[in-house]
Amino acid sequence: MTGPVPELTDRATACAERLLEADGVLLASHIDADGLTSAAIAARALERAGLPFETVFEKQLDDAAIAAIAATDYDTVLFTDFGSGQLDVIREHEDAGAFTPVIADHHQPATIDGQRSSSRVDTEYHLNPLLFGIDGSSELSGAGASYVLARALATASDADSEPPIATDGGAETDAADADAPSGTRADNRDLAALAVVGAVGDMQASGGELHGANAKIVAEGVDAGVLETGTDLSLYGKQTRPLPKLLEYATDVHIPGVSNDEGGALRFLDGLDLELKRDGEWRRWSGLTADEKQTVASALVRRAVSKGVPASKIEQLVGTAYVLSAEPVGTELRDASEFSTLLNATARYERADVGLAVCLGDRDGALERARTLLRDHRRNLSSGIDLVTREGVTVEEHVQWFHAGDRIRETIVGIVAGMALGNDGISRSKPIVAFADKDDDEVKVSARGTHALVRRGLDLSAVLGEAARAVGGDGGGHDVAAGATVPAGAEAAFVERVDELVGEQLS
Ligand SMILES: [Mn+2]
Repeated sequence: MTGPVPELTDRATACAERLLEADGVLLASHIDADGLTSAAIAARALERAGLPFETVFEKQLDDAAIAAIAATDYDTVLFTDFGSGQLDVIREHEDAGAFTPVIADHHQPATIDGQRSSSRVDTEYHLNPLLFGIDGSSELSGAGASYVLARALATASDADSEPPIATDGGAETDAADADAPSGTRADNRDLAALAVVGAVGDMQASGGELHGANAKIVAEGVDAGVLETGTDLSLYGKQTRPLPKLLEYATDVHIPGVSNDEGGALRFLDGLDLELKRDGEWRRWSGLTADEKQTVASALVRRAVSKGVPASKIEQLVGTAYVLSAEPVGTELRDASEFSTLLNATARYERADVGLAVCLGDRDGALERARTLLRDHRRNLSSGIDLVTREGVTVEEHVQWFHAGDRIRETIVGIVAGMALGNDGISRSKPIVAFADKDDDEVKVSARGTHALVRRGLDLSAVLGEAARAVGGDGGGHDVAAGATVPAGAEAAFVERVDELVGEQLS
């Protein structure tokens, strides 16, 4: 039988069969929205396959983290949303007999001497779209790779086991799992919703929708009844934000007199023939009728046109919404983008346990804790952006930068930098590089560019990797957003190298 992504079926099956041979599995996953959904998908699949497992999370799978994993009693380790980039180190432990790795990842695999051009290290149970000609940055996320594995695991464990014998007329059910739509639980297709949250969280919905292998997973989710898709306003917060805030905070497409303009957003809504409040509360987009949505969307487009917003930007106001059908209307869990934001908030404050619990269906304690983390996170972001805008950036020939010291947490300094781009005195024509203290010896670096700069040749992943290694650190990431860690005191030399490399790319 073929899985959701046919190119990956054989490898996914081999990985699944290897997992089924294990007495127990250590599941190790990355801490971010994609990593948390990866872990939740894998956890559900292992549980349903009857495999005992334990879960650990790492922000970075460095040598020490891998050594700690090797030191456990587990002979089988499932890495999700990381592992490929650390294959050189993982292989050493595998060769030493510490454990057999099974990897479901979408990041660039490690190479023998750290150079991209040289030959790859590999291992037998390595499921990564990049090995099969599928783009790991836009077509399949870590959660997507985990989903492909989960589907294979269902098939393999089915083939493996005798059909359950119903002793008194009823099939056996798993109480912990009773909320999964029946019929889709057996083949793990209900987990497609989490895979979509992971892909959206990894910014793979470029151009407003998911494509490639991701689109195949979406189709399975729709089929399984856990997902709905539709064309909708592509603003963030359709489920939970009061209407005026939805419009005010939507700044991806800047609409003069509405975006970033509290009074303007209110006046805009007042000018429409619309019931704005119900029972004294602002209504939300998710509660509007189709006609009411049309009224607001058309007025928004008319406003954008009249203010001279380019057509290519106006198109971005509309995109594909991914709705998790089983979640209540008006909660962040119903919208893939809001769900992933909630998960990222738990991850940034090192509460992977909370994020995982939410993914696994904990709707009481964990959901409330996640919401509190998100509220605090938003407060931290806005004070960070205020700080950068107030103090300004240092402008070099090709990049601009600031050093937050310990005044912005290193886990959010990259988002702050990205959000500050375009503010007063912070031009969108140059990438921004942000420093924040990690500890006494190390400084975290985050860099953000724009898609326009990427189209001109910018690749911040390559820049940060090379510049960091030149000063005794390391880094990587994506073309439009990347990170690095450098020794404290090396910032000036690092910025100089970054400036040169960006200059070369954009020339
Ligand atoms: Mn990922």
